[in-house]
Amino acid sequence: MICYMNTFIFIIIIFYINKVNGTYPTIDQAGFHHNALLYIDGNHSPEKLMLWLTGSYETIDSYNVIFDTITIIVERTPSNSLTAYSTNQQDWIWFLESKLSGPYGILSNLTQALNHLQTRNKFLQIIVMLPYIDSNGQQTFSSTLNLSIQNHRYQAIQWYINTIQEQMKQYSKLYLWGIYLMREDISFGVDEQIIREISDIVHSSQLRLLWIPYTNANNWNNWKTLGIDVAILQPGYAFASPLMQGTFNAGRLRATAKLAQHYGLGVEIEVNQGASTEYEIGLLQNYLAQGFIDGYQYVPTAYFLGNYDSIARSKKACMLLRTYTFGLRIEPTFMSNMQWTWTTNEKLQATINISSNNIPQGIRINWSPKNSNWSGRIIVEGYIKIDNSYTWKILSSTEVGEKNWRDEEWTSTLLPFSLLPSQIILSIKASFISSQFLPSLTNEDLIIEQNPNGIALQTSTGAPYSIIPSMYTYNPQYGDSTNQTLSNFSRGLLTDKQWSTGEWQSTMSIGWSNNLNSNSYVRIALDFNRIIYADEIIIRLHGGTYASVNWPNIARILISSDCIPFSPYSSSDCSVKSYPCTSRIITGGTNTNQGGILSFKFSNSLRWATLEFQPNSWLMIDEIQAFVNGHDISNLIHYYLLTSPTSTSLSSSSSISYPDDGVRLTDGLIAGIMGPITGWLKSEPHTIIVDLLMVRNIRETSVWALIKSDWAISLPTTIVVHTSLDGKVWCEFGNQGQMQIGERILDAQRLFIRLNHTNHARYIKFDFPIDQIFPGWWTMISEVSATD
Ligand SMILES: *[C@@H]1O[C@H](CO)[C@@H](O)[C@H](O)[C@H]1NC(C)=O
Ligand SMILES: *[C@@H]1O[C@H](CO)[C@@H](O)[C@H](O)[C@H]1NC(C)=O
Ligand SMILES: *[C@@H]1O[C@H](CO)[C@@H](O)[C@H](O)[C@H]1NC(C)=O
Ligand SMILES: *[C@@H]1O[C@H](CO)[C@@H](O)[C@H](O)[C@H]1NC(C)=O
Ligand SMILES: *[C@@H]1O[C@H](CO)[C@@H](O)[C@H](O)[C@H]1NC(C)=O
Ligand SMILES: *[C@@H]1O[C@H](CO)[C@@H](O)[C@H](O)[C@H]1NC(C)=O
Ligand SMILES: *[C@@H]1O[C@H](CO)[C@@H](O)[C@H](O)[C@H]1NC(C)=O
Ligand SMILES: [Ca+2]
Ligand SMILES: [Ca+2]
Repeated sequence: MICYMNTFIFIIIIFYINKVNGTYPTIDQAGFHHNALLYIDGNHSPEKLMLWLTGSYETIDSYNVIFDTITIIVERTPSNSLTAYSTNQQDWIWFLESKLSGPYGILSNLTQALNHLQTRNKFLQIIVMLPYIDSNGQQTFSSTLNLSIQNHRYQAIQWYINTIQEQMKQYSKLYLWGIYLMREDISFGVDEQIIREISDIVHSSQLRLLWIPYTNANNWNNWKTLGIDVAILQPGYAFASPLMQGTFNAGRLRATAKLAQHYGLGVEIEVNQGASTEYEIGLLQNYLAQGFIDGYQYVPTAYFLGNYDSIARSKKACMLLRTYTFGLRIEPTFMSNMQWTWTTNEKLQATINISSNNIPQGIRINWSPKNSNWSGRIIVEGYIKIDNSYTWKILSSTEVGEKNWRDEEWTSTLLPFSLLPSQIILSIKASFISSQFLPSLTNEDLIIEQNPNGIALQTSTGAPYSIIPSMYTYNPQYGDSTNQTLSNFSRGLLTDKQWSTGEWQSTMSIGWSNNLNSNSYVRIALDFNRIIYADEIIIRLHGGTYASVNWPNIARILISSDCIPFSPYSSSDCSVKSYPCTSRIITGGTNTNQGGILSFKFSNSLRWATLEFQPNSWLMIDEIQAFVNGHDISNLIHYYLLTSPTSTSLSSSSSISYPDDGVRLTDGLIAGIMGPITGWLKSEPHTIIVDLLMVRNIRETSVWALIKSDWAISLPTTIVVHTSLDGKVWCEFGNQGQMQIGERILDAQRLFIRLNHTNHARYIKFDFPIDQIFPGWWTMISEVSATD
C-alpha cells in the first residue's frame, strides 16, 4: 500500500510539471503537501482525532492518515483574549502547558491516535501557532516583559519556541516542522520588522515559518522579503459568497490560483460550517475541482476545516476530502469547456444547447490578461418555454468597464439568473457588445454555473422602501445638506457646482461605506424632468485609500425614457439601456489621497438615469454632471439617493434587535444564513411598503425569509400583499390569501404570489400580521420583490 502510494504521487508530480508552468511552491521546498489546521479550542480526545486524521465521518472509514502535517491553533484563551490580537504571558503558558503538552495535551492525544493508525511517512509533522506579537498592546506582557522593546520580544519568542521544542522531544511519532503566524495580515511598519525578528529566531532554531494570509491582506504578496518560508493564500469564497452576504463568485477560486501561482503561494481549501448542506458541499467540491484545473491539488496545501469532531459534518464532504488528498480528480458543480457555437458580426455571440438534466443558474466569464482593456455590455438570453411556445428571454446582463478588473486581470464576471421549475430552457446565448472592439474568448472562458448564487434581481431591485413601525434611524456620517434627496428627486451637495479636484474634503462629499454589514450596491437615481439628449455623465469623486476612501469596484449607468431604472432587470413595460464606466481620470491630490472623475460616455435620449456603484471601502462622491456636445446641462439634474449614505451607528435604534439598514430588503441579495438581517418577534405586526416611484406592471411578488428552527426562526404564517397606484387606495394582490412556497437555498426560503395577468402598481405593501401561534418566534426577512 505504502509503495503504491509513493509511485502514485510521483506520477502526479510529473504530470503537474507538464501541465502548469507556474511558480507554486513545490512539496520539496515546503516540506509538506496536506497540512490541516487543527483548532483545539474544543476538546479532541484520541478517539475523535482518529476520525479526524483519517477523514472518517462518524465511525472509522479508513485507517490511513490523510494529512502529512497538522497545524495546531488556539483562537481564544481562558482570559478571553484572541491569539490573533493581544495575549499575555499567562495566555501563552496556559497554551503551552495545558493545551499542547502534558498527558491530556494535544501532542499526547495525537500520539495516542497515531498508535492505531497508518501514516504515509514515519512522522506526522506538527506546526504550532505563534500568537500575534503586538508591540502596542503587549507592553505589560508580563511583570518583566514589555513587547514594544525588541530585546523583550526576543526573550518571549525564544522562550516560547524553546518550550515547544523541548516538549516535542517526548513524542517520537511527531516531528516539529515549525511555527505558524496566527495573525493573517501584516501591517506596514513595525509589524514587518517584528516578522523579520520572528523569522530570525525561528530559523536559528532550525525551524520554518508558515503564513496563511486572507485575500488582499496587507503584505500578502510580499511574504518572501519578510523572511517567511511558506505562504498559502485563502480564497475566502466559502465565507463570502453572495448567499453569505459577500461579493465573491466562484471565479474567486480561479483568481486565487492564478495569483498564488504568480506570487509563489499555495492555495487553502476552505470548508464552510463543516459542509453539512448541499450548497456548502457544492462550494467545497468546487474548491477541490479547481485544484485539479489550476494545479494546486499537487502543491503544498492548507485545509481550513472548522472545529468539529470530523473534518466535515457530512459523509459526502469527508469523502470528497479523502478522495482529493488521495490525489484523485474531483468534478466541479459547474460546466466548463463546453462546445459553444461562436459567431461574430457587430457583436460576439456564443450559443449552446442545454440538456434537460442541467439546471443553469448563471454564466461566468473568466477573463484573462489579453482582455484587460475590454469594456462593454454582456447579455445572457435563454430560449425558454413560456405559455407553450419557446421565446428568447433576457436572463441577465451586466457591464464590464474601467474598474471591473479586480484580482489583477484574472477576474471573472458572473451573470446570475434563476429559472422557475416550470421554465424549461433549451439554449443559452451570451452576447458581447462594445463600441470599440470585441473580446477574444474561447470555450474555456465561459462557465455554466449550477450552484445557486443568492442573487434575485427583479423589477423592484434597488427601489426605496419603508417599514412600519420604523426599524431604521438615519443618522448620516457624510450626508446631504438637505434631506429632500432621500424622499424625492431634489438638488443638494451633488449638484451644487462645488467639488474638490484634489484631496478629499469631508464637507464636500456624500459617503457610503462598504463594510461587512452591507456588501450591496449604492444607487443614485437622476431625473432631468423631461426627455433630453445627453452624451456624457461624469461623477467627481475620491480615491487612493487615504482614510479608507477608495475608487469603487464597479460603476455603471442605466438610462431610460420610460421609467426610473433600478436595475436592468426591469420588466417588459420599460426599456432600460446600460453602459459601463468608460474612463477614470485622476484630477489631483497625492498618491494616496486623490480626486478624480468617472466618466460614462454614450449618446442617447433619456429622462431618467440610475448610477450604480459597488463600493470598495468608502465611496465619496462630490458632484454629478451631465453634458451634451461639451455643453454643461447639469442644472437639469435632480437626484434621489436610493441608497442612504452610511449612518454613524449602523445598528441604529438600540431597542430593535435586528434593525433594518435601509437597503437590505430590495438590494437583490438573499441571505442564506443568519447574519445581518431584518427581523422581528412574531408577536409584533410589521408592514413593508416598496415604492417603485412610478406605475409599473407587476405579475409576481415574493418574500425571502429564513428558516432556522433551532434558533426559533420560522416562515411568517401569513403575508398579505396589496398594491396601490397612489399609496392611499389598496387592492389585494392575488386572492389565494397565502403565498406559495418557492425555492429554498440554505436556510433561505422564497414565498411568492403569481398572477395570471399583470397588475398596474406603484406601491407594493407586504403585511405581516401578529402570529398568535408562535409569539416568541422570529420572522427574518432578507428580500422582498415585485416583478413582471
Ligand atoms: C485529550 O483527550 C482527553 C480525553 O482523553 C481530553 O479530556 C482532552 O481535552 C484532550 N486534549 C485536548 C487538547 O483536546
Ligand atoms: C514599554 O516600552 C516603551 C518603549 O520603551 C515605553 O515607551 C513604554 O512606556 C513601556 N510601557 C510600559 C507599560 O512600561
Ligand atoms: C441546438 O439544437 C437545435 C435542434 O434541437 C439545432 O438546430 C441547433 O443547431 C443546436 N444549436 C447548437 C448551438 O448546437
Ligand atoms: C491595454 O492598454 C494599455 C494602455 O493603452 C496598453 O499599454 C496595454 O498593452 C493594453 N493591453 C492589452 C492586453 O491590450
Ligand atoms: C426631513 O426633515 C424633516 C424635518 O426635519 C423631517 O420631518 C423628515 O422626516 C425628514 N425626512 C427624512 C426622509 O429624513
Ligand atoms: C417630488 O417632486 C416632484 C417634483 O420634482 C413633485 O411634483 C412631487 O409632488 C414631489 N413628491 C413628494 C412626495 O414630495
Ligand atoms: C390562471 O389561469 C388558469 C387558466 O387560465 C386558471 O386555471 C388558474 O386558476 C388561474 N390562476 C389564478 C391564480 O388566477
Ligand atoms: Ca458638490
Ligand atoms: Ca437583500
